[in-house]
Order: sequence, then structure tokens, then C-alpha cells
Amino acid sequence: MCATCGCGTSGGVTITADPGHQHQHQHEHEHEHEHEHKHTPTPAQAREQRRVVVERDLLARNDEQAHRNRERFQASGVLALNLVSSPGSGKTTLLVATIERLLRRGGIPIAVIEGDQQTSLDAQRIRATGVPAVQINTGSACHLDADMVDRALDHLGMGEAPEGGPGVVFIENVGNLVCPAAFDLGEAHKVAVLSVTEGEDKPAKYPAMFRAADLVVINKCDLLPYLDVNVALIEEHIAAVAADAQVLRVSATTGEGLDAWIDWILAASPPTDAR
Ligand SMILES: Nc1nc2c(ncn2[C@@H]2O[C@H](COP(=O)(O)OP(=O)(O)OP(=O)(O)O)[C@@H](O)[C@H]2O)c(=O)[nH]1
Ligand SMILES: [Mg+2]
Ligand SMILES: [Zn+2]
Ligand SMILES: [Zn+2]
Repeated sequence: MCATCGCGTSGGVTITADPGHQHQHQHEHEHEHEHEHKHTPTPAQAREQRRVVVERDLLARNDEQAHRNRERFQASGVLALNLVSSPGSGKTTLLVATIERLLRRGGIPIAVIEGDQQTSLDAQRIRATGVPAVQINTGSACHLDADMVDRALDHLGMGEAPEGGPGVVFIENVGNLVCPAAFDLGEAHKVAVLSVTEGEDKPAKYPAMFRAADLVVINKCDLLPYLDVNVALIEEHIAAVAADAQVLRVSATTGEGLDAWIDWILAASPPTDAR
């Protein structure tokens, strides 16, 4: 059980490298230890103290694994991007369009780690492009953590020199605008995807996610003519909570703005001879 948001991360996580080869992982990696307090806090105080300790331990352990993941990515020259957003903002659609463009350029190995509570639908959409994808089903957990990504990388064989990188590993997080902000996966950058259909105020209401992002991709801009939404106001809200974040307006379905997104990825990638 994850003490940060109360979601279940201790059991029920499934990592699927390809259809038909299902590996069940039932790791007991989130033990909660009862600490007896000799002093006499009220039961509510004791519960709160224990919650704070468990949360701190959990995030500290996650940060340690994230650090190891980051070293693993850097050792093989892999750019790891952690895509975070509400459900349905268009992360997978954007990834498919991005992969098609990167494949056309050639010379860049790509792999994808897909995070969803259930189903392998998104991994299947990625594999249809010819790029390897590992699906993490988090069960009741509402975000990926660094340990899940470590295990997914073992299945991918990427992020591990010499047979892996250099290249790009896209990590599509579970659709959730709150909890993925707190969990470092070892990525180089968090990229927040916000669709115009969500309204202008989401960055103001969920500031942690936007503050954690180095880039905010405003998606579904093709729909702006049909919506009562002011995209400039979305950008003002982003700037108010995340002044340093870069912002791009795109449409994953029409391709509008995707050249700038591809340029951003290539600029963020470690230099290689292939490019
Ligand atoms: N009009 C329009 N629709 C889009 C765009 N991008 C995605 N969609 C649609 O939005 C819906 C959700 O897209 P997904 O790519 O599945 O979104 P997601 O963020 O991966 O969703 P989860 O993984 O479930 O969180 C689909 O019906 C897409 O076709 C876009 O740029 N414009
Ligand atoms: Mg998706
Ligand atoms: Zn949560
Ligand atoms: Zn959690």
C-alpha cells in the first residue's frame, strides 16, 4: 500500500513484455512496519505520525531506485521521458504520432513503457508501429514507481549498455493529474500533456504536476474552433505555477505543432553518431 496516496502498490502489479508471455510479479516490496510509541499520543496523532513516517520511507526508497534508473539510462545514452496527464489527454495518440515521425528520420532506437491500471491496449497500439512496448498494469495503484520501471527495463533490454541505447524510452504514466507528480522514475524530464478539452484552469488546480514538468504539451488544439476554451489563458495558468516550463501547442491527430515537439526531443537526446 502506497502511503503517499493510499493506492495499492504492494501486490497485483503485472508486467507484460509481449502478448502470450505474461510474467506475474507479486513483490512484497512495500511492507508497512508497525512502530510502537512509548509516549502517549492520541490514536489520531499516532496514526498521522505513522503515516508521515511510512510516506517518507516510501518516497526515499523510490528516490533511491529512481537514482539507479537514471544512472542506467545515462550509462547507455538513453533519453527517458515520463509522460504524465489526466486520463485521455492523448498520451498514446501523441506517442504513436511521435514514433512514426522519429522512425521516418531513422537512427534512433525507441522503446515504450506503458502504465495503466488494467489492459494492454496502449502497449498494443505502440507495438503496431513496430516499436517494442512493455505494459505495466498497476492493479490498484494510480501511478508508476521507480521499481516498476526498473523491472520493465529488464523486459525491454533497453537502458542497459551495450545492447540497449542510445535511444529514447518513453514512459507513459497512469492517467492521473495528482500522484505521478510525486514519484521520480529516473526520467530526464517529465512531460505534462494537457488537452484543451480539460478547460483552462487545470494547471491552477493541480499545480504539483505542472511544476514537476519541464515541458507542457497542450494537445487537441484541432478542437479549439469547437470549444469555449481560451488557449492563451491555459498558457497563463501554466506560467503562473511553472514559470520555467516550456509550452507547445499541438494536435496529435492532425500533426499540427509536432515538428516543434520532435525538435524538443532531439535537442534533449544525448548526441550520437547516428544523428
Ligand atoms: N481531436 C483530437 N483527439 C485526440 C487528439 N489526441 C488524442 N485524441 C483522442 O483522445 C482520446 C484519448 O486518447 P489517448 O491517446 O488514448 O489518451 P491517453 O492520454 O493515452 O489516455 P489514457 O492512457 O487512458 O490515460 C482518443 O479518442 C483519441 O483519438 C488530438 O490531438 N485531437
Ligand atoms: Mg494511453
Ligand atoms: Zn494516488
Ligand atoms: Zn500511490
